[in-house]
Amino acid sequence: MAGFPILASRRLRSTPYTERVEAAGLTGYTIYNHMFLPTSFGSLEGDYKHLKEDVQIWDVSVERQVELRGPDAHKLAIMMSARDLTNAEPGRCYYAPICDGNGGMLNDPIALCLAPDRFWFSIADSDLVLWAAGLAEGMGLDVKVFEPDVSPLAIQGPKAEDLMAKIFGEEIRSVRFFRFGMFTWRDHELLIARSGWSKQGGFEIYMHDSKLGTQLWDDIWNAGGEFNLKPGCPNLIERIESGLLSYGNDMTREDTPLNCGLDRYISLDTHDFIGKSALQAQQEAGISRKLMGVRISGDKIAPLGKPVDCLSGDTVIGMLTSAVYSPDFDCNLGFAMVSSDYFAEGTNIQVALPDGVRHATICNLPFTQ
Ligand code: THG
Repeated sequence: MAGFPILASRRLRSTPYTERVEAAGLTGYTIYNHMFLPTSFGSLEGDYKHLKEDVQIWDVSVERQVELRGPDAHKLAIMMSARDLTNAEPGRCYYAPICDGNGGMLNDPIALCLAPDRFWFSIADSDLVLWAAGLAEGMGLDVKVFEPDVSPLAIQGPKAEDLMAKIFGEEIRSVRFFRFGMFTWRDHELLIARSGWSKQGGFEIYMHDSKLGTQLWDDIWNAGGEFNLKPGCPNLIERIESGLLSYGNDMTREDTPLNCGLDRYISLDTHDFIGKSALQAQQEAGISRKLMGVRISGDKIAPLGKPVDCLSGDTVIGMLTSAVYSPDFDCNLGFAMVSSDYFAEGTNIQVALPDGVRHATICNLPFTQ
């Protein structure tokens, strides 16, 4: 596919950081939640190596917030989430798969409990706000559902904590994983969580006023020199190595959290939620397909533009949903949704890549070196 430019418009939104991101050496975008998401600043492998050694600033404004606010906000959050949010506490984040009535995944956001009557779902790429607003309407709930002006900026990498401490103070070091706190910056209160779509450690700043974007970027940028700060973005290689799934790529509404191996983030025997009985039935019957890891033989493969068939001989037994060459594993790694005869680690299959069929071996997730 040729790299044609994409024009911004009201539908394809730029972000509060777009000007800075482009000036900093951006080389590729994708669209996510109708908004620009950087995909590279030079090379995938260069970005990857730097992310694992130093620290990067990521424009992840596309992680839009769906805010539920009002007396029934908690009730709606619980009904929407396969993760049990009954005892959600202010200051905590929860990875929370959201299902339709058949258990099909609609999104896999991080839920943030801001207050007992105020929740954010920090969403992946689907219009969850419409589902939430529809449910609120249909259930007759007293809750406002909207997308606030919040544009997350992520600081990721092993030197993230030192950089953040320099800007926001030493207290930032005491924020634990998947917790957040409020930090003062230039007379503004910023919500900052220890989270992010990499396993290199880091923070996400939920910047709450588009007008502040440039100043926030500049302050971080100017503090970053001594840590070798560079612009970055969610990195395909790092996220596959780390077993982080991409909604819309590795899973869709066709798949349930059980198909995706997200069992530990849902509870089927506590709260009532949409999709519960379908998931219980699936659990009872056993799943017919599951997302597994694969190691693919041969030369470096090019990132996939779309899923690729997985074969056993002449039979299609699943699909490869993401794959990339990992320098640190020194092999090609991928995720594949395969049928139940192929769940066992070490099972041999083939993948029908555009440049030919290759041998691949199933493994459990997360990948181990
Ligand atoms: N940060 C924020 N919003 C997001 C993402 C994010 N929205 C879109 C997308 N990413 C949502 N999906 C995920 C998937 C995995 C994780 C976070 C968001 C994640 N998982 C950890 C893991 O798998 O080890 C830990 C989960 C846990 O222990 O609860 O971090 O990145 N704001």
